[in-house]
Amino acid sequence: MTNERVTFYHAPNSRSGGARALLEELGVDYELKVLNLRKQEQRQSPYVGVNPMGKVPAIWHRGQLVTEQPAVYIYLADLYAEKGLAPGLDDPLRGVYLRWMVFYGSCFEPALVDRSMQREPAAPSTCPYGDWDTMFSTLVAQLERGPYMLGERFSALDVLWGSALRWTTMFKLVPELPVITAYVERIAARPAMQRAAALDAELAAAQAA
Ligand SMILES: N[C@@H](CCC(=O)N[C@@H](CS)C(=O)NCC(=O)O)C(=O)O
Repeated sequence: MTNERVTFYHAPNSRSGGARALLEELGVDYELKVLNLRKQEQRQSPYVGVNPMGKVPAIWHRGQLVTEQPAVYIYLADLYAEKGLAPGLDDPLRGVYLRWMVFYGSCFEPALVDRSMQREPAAPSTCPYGDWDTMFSTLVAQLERGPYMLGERFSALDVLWGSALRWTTMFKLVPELPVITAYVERIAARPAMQRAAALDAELAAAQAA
């Protein structure tokens, strides 16, 4: 537990929605800094001075910047370890947990972008995620263990994957297999996820006005 408040840079209807849901799951009293992506605020000062990549989510804590979803999730779940959303260093599930956090950024996201652009990926032997079918069937096999990514244990992983699979199925980028839609619904039904979604809807409406 920390006494120093986390500053959270966020934009509604974006990948940072999942990070917000994690903050809600953890019950964190965070300072919210909202960006309007339509107005390109992410590419302007002062935000590019915070994150030169111009992407959200980002958090600022104890004088340091944390970006990239898996890093943000790992950092927050460890910071509030007493909430039990991350297996500890000596827990046998720690490695599995890290594997699926990193799989998200290093395999799923690049595969998704190639797929959405309908472009030919590199040859499987040189492509960081191999090929879509292998990446996807590996993910589905993990989801089939259910009900959560770590089996019986709910963790920060489920906030990440539940949020990501929600928007990627919604945009028809990921096939709506029954195991995926059931998982997405299971995670979305959690009170903290619903709270984050409602807060985001308010923000999006305010930005659209
Ligand atoms: N590698 C980053 C990617 C985050 C990302 O793509 N964020 C999008 C939101 S959906 C963004 O900030 N887009 C703003 C822009 O580039 O215009 C991460 O995993 O956190």
